[in-house]
Amino acid sequence: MHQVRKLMTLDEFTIQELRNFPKATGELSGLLRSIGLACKRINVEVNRAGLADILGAMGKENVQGEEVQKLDEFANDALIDMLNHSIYCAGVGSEENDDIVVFDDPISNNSKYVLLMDPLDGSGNIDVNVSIGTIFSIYKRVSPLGSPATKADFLQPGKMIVAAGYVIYGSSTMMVYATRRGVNGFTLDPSLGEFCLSHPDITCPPAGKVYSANYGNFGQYRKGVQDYLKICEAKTKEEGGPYTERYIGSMVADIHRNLIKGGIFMYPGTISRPKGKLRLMYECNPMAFIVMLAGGKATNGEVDIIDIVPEDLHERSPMFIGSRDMMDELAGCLKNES
Ligand code: P6P
Repeated sequence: MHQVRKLMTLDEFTIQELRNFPKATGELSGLLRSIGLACKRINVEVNRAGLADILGAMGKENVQGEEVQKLDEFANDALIDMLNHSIYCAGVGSEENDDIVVFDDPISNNSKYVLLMDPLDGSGNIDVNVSIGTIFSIYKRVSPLGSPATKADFLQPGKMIVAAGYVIYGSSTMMVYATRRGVNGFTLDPSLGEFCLSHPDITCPPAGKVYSANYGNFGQYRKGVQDYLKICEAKTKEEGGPYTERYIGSMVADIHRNLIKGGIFMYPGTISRPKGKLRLMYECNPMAFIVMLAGGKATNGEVDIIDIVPEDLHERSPMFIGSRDMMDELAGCLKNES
């Protein structure tokens, strides 16, 4: 008898988690369901971006005279609209918005979570069909329930994250979601229109063979980074599974590959950009939370990313993230740089 493998949907997974964790109120699960629905809507638009290009250059009017919204603006609006109408989120901090978006209504003001997000990271790659991603992290509010969310709710170090995840819009669309109970991957089944558990209990291999960096900036990297990259380069010549350099230019795609197969990704500071390019709150913290819970490491070259106390919503940070043993070797180079 042909057994149809019953895949657990994201909703079924969150309900199972609720059953296993009776004290849970279901708010976090509800928030995740809202995020998942918004990302399914984003997925539809990302997958038809080329058509939109045919119909009209992104961000301008199409042949029907309709305004074609830039995809990162669409993604931002889709997520904010969904969260504003959920009953689980008091407000959002987005890479696309200068300031926090507070959902100042009685129900939202009583929600205990706020969300930080990069609605569509790597959106510059859309025009050439390279994988891109939505990144989010969820924090418990520090301001009193019943009142509107405040900036302090959002300016918390990454170690205060309750849950974080990303959706990668690639050869398939997949959500990776992490809580302190583990990291799990859900692949979107287009025939069902549901994210289904495809990668339970993801762990980051302690070592890998892939290193990711933008070599165009090599001359601007600190000496310890250059020394480590030279070690990686030497290992590309080793017998028995040499290292290889891979850099997609879309952080979610690079880090996702390394999370699954092992590897290290870095966006170091440079002479022209000492803090690097990546945003601490929207990109570095959520990815660090996920990779660390999977057994990897993530630092700014000196301290764990999630220990950095943020001063500004949009501050940037150098980021080194990936397999434990590779991160330790890098740390040795940084410590001994003269
Ligand atoms: P560069 C995309 O714009 C992004 O923010 C990350 O997703 C990616 O890793 C990085 O920038 C690439 O930046 O300077 O190497 O092109």
